[in-house]
Amino acid sequence: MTDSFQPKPEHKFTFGLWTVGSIGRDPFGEPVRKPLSPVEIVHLLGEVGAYGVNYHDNDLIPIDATPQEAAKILKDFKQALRETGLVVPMATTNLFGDPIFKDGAFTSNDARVRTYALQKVMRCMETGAELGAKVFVFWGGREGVETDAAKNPLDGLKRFREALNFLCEYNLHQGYGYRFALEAKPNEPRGDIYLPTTGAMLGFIATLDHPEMVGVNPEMAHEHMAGLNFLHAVAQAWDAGKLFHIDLNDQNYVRFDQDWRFGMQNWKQSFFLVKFLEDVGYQGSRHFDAHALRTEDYEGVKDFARGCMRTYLIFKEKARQFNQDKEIQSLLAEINADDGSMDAFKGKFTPEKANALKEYPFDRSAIARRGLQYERLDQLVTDLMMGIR
Ligand code: GLT
Ligand code: MN
Ligand code: MN
Repeated sequence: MTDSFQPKPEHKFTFGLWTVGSIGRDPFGEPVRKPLSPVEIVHLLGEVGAYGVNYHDNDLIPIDATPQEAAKILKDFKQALRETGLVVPMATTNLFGDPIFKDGAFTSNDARVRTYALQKVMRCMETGAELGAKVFVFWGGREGVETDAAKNPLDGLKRFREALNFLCEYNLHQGYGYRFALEAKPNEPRGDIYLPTTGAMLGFIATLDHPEMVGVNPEMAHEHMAGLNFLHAVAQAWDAGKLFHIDLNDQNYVRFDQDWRFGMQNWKQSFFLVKFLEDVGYQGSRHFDAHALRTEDYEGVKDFARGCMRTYLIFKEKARQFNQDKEIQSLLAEINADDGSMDAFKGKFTPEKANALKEYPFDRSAIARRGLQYERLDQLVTDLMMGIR
């Protein structure tokens, strides 16, 4: 398809090695695709027009690789990046796959596990810096419990905080210049994961020694698993200056982690999200943290990756149309009209304002009688999205 919805580097579309590289294993079934090497994945991403590739330490270098094997893998990976022009904007550590992390990494009850997790992250930070990554994601998939008998949540928070404080200092000491992005998820693989939502992460960041270094990586599917409005979580992160990265994908509400193609299910939420990112001028990666359906071969994986980017660009175009649509805009202007009658009460508190406001005679029923026309407005959005306008 050659039309205006082709990905370009300036769109900053990225995928993880683990996304298009997913072999389709699930809790009930064996892999359906043969594994690709990191080099093959980079070439696949180059072919579909992605801008960047992100990775976990062990997506790239197996946990038991010798230093010689690691050096060879890294050399080949860099060569593939040069050949395709792809960049590596983000790196992250796998702190969930190996059996050592069965009871958590930073929050494990075993001090040896917690300390090993720090070592693993520091090593990953070194490789990430070498590859040019500037964002470092922390997804604590195993940081939680099935039974609260096992762990006091206060200990969980304390240990998580200590680990991040240590790693922030390490980041400064090494001069890596990473921005850390914390990714929340309510559950799966743990029964309950600590700090389950983006809002919880934002509250936690304020308690760290270097809050300025730490932001969030909200994932659409994770907030939807919790039944929340993703746009609102992203807006709060943006408002706090903490939207360092974003994981785009899709899924049905309140289900297990489905990680579907962006825009596959929830068009309206996806549309308003893209509109928000474009309107505010978000400059970070648009990372698609999803994988192709288990029904697909690698041609289907390319369809999946192209689809994520294409749908984003379609919504971006629709957002432009929304902003230029005379009827929608005049309706919005009408809805937000302000006759200036409240101006005397606006702005900072003064005792005079407060006293005058206490006495002001509001006509409650007249104000409440006004219809707000949201039905018409929302239908206009539906018409626009469906291509009728
Ligand atoms: C894992 C998880 C994702 C995280 C990745 C980063 S790993 O696939 O489901 O949401 O973003 O660790
Ligand atoms: Mn996910
Ligand atoms: Mn994610």
